[in-house]
Amino acid sequence: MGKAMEHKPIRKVLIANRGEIAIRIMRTCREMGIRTVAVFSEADRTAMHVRYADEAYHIGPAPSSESYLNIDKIIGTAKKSGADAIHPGYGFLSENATFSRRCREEGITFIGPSPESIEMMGDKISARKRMIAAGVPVVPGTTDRVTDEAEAIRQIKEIGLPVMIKASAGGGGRGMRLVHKESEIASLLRSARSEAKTAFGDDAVYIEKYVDSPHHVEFQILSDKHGNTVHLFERECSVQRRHQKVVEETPSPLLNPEVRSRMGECAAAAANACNYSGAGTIEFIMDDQRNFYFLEMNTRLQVEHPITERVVGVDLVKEQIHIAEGKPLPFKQEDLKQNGHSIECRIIAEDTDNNFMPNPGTITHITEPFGFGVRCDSYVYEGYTIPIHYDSLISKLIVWGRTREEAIERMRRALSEYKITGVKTTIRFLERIMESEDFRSGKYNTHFIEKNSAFLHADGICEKQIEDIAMIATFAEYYTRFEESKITNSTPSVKKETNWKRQIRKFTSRI
Ligand code: MV4
Repeated sequence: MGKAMEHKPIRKVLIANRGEIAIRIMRTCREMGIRTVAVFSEADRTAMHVRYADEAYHIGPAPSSESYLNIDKIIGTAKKSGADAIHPGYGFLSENATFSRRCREEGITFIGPSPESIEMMGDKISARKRMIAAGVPVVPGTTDRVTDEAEAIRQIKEIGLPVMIKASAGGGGRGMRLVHKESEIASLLRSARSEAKTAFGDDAVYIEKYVDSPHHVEFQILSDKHGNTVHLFERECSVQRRHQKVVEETPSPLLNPEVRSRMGECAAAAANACNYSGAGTIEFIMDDQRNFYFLEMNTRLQVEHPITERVVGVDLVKEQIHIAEGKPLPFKQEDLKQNGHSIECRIIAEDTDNNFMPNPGTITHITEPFGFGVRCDSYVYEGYTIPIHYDSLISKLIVWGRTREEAIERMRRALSEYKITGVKTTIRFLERIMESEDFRSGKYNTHFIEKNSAFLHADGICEKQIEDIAMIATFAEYYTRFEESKITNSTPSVKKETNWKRQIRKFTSRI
């Protein structure tokens, strides 16, 4: 039995993160009887994750480069607190191969994949090569880096315009160039390479055929350290803006059972091709004809993981911990089924009417939605000030329904209950998405927000306002008749007129 096969129980976990995901992870730890250690920056002294944890340690000033990204500080705190494992959450150090390696060297269990897997998938050119070898479809394009301009032109002529030039060290939309015309190739190749060099310290780029109006469909996978991999089906993530997802749902309205099972097999093959262990996500792009291509792998737990948890009925953090302990997966592929439909909305502190500018500040009032089929993964409280130093995600609202229609109606109900004052949020914008014809029909792709921008931003009248207006109209009608019935030999007095207006105001004070 090799070292990886050893069973190493986890008794205490340091969560190297903040916000809703830190609390999400701690909740599962508490259910499993595992003690939790929070770390916090200067800006997070009053943060909820600090209150929730069994113990908490200050790790540095507000900037994440000096706190949540400080590997030495976090390893040192793990040792000081006696934590035997670290969960990195998403963002920060979650896809940092150096950090995963440091944990291994220090004898701390990293709840995530090996540094080798992270490196393999972090380099998009090497990932593409592995996927081709594993029989996973990739977008037609180059298999090696492209440096020479003449070579680029020759390759692009073979692939056919339009194409995308992408940074090998990139991902998530950074360092990409769309090329429409042959005359643009030289300058776009140059600018892509110099941007990649600046952003990632690596100017390697590759070229792919451009897939027009694609869907973003990703598959959740779990791999244990005994060579078992399962997929937990897909998430449709095409409702996004500037590579930031806004709404996610599962099942995808676009898939059918045949394509779903082929994609799931490819996702599992992709994970096995890099000797993966832990929870991971295989990102595909898909055209309207349901041709799908591997794009990249995210070697971490993702923001939108709860919709998979809800429909498949698996606690992904619990499985991550069991895998890290060396336990075999407790289920086989055929044990996993999709049950009903789940949607997640990201509640973000930003001004949707002002180019989605972050809008941190103090929450003066908050009422969160509850009820059947509603989950709200949050970390804020009344009086809490959202710091300016980190991303502005307030919470994730996740609903379940037996059908997609029921899930949409439940999401509308939950959003209507959600009240936040003090900071501007995406709640109203999300309500508009739930009301839009393109979303409701399930016929949308990555251009959805752009295409429906006018509708989503229109200060449209919502149902609640219609109710109120109907009430005012009825009231006015009643009063008119009431007054008319009295106009026999006298005109209404000024006093009565004032009273009428006051009553209307009282009636309508809530809008
Ligand atoms: C593409 C593409 C079209 N063709 N690659 C954007 C994020 C990064 N993961 C890859 N991205 C894309 N790659 C080819 N060959 C279109 C996108 C893309 C996109 C992909 C998924 C979700 C949203 C997107 C929005 C714009 C562009």
